Amino acid sequence: MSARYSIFSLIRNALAYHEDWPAAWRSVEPKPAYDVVIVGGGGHGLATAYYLAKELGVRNVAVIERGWLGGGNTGRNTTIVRSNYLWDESAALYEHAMKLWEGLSQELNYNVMFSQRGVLSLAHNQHDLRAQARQSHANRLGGIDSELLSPAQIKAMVPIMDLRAGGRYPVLGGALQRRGGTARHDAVAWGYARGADALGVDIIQECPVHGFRIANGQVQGIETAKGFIQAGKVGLAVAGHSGVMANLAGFRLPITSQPLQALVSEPIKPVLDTVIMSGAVHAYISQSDKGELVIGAGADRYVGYGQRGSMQVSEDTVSAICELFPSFRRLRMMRQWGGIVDICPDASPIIGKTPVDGLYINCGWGTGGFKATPGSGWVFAQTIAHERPHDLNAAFSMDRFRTGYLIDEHGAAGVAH
Ligand code: FAD
Ligand code: PYC
Repeated sequence: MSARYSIFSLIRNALAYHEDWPAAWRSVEPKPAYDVVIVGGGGHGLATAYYLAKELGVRNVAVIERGWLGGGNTGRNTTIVRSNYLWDESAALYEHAMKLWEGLSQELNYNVMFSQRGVLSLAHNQHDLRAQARQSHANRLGGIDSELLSPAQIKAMVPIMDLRAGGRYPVLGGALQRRGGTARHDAVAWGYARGADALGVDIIQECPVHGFRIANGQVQGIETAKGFIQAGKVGLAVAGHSGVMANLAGFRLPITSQPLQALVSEPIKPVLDTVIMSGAVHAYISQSDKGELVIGAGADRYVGYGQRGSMQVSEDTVSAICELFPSFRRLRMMRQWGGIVDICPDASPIIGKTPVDGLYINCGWGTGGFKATPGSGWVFAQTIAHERPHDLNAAFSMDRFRTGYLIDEHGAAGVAH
């Protein structure tokens, strides 16, 4: 069991030249059988295992990750956290996640660096203004904080932004969620991993899942690079590879997998203390604690599994950012990468049962699932333990593509797709 982190353990370990810190989680070989196996060691999979063990007493659990923890979209995203979605079903789910974020560092005894610095979405035309007003009113009716700002208020808040934006993207207003912000992406994966491990969950890395053993419509376990692992319940949280996994289990998902990319500048002194998003120009930007500008772009318009994204998309995004922030033109970019996001036709996730008994799926978070990590793991754990969806995720079943009760969140998704 890992040691509790505190000022005292910090001092004790400083005196020992930081050579005695215990590993944050155990490195184990898989047991032959578990009650529940979670495939995917990103934030959603690890949070699911943590809440299964912590809230529901299900501790004979393994998380199986093909690479390293957080090496998928969890460690590749631009870490924007907010809960200002349009429809009641989504707003309730993301707000549940927001409330968990607000206590997460204490809950996990791990600093996930959740910083509620505000998320400001810009409006560049009359349509944006009207859509933002509709969404902001819906949020406030649902008890979620949201403010509509005038250009003068935005200028006062973000003085380095050029509201004329070269004449191409004039800023006519914006919607602000002050409780929104950012968190440290890999700390979220590591914090949940450490918490789950301390409760007895086995975390197995470098172990790709190749297939499923299914008999009479019921899952029996998974085939992995380390052999067969038996489990009566299997939860999939593999983001961009959800379609591949579903195919191996014999069913299809209504999703496309597309590259989404981000890039980071050289570090500079603090210039931006909030998160700026613009769905219309496909760009979002914040400044990390290290001083780097973290910039995100739109999704590539084709299906792909290359974790880089296309040049034309980054070029469009950087040119939009430079028109909004002319002083950033002189900055050099340090790193660029992509992640594969799984997008549903209504830009909302699927969390629930699959056509295979005992096999559950959590996918379709598209460009916006990081913010949902604690809430997603929490409801997925409830769904797996009780073998039925929790009220918060009941509307997010696969069945909605048959009944037509879609939850269209393209507008709130923040990234054009
Ligand atoms: P992942 O972190 O991708 O975890 C899935 C894991 O499954 C991976 O580690 C993978 O290796 C593993 N896996 C896959 N196949 C197998 C297999 N066969 N066997 C075993 N393991 C397997 N969301 C926001 O809310 N805010 C943002 O600002 C934001 N920005 C983004 C920017 C970019 C560039 C990208 C790519 C995404 C962004 N997102 C954002 C979306 C967000 O990152 C994802 O929705 C979220 O991180 C998904 O988490 P996850 O745990 O489901 O997936
Ligand atoms: O969903 O807020 C979001 C988001 C921002 C950037 C990518 N996704």
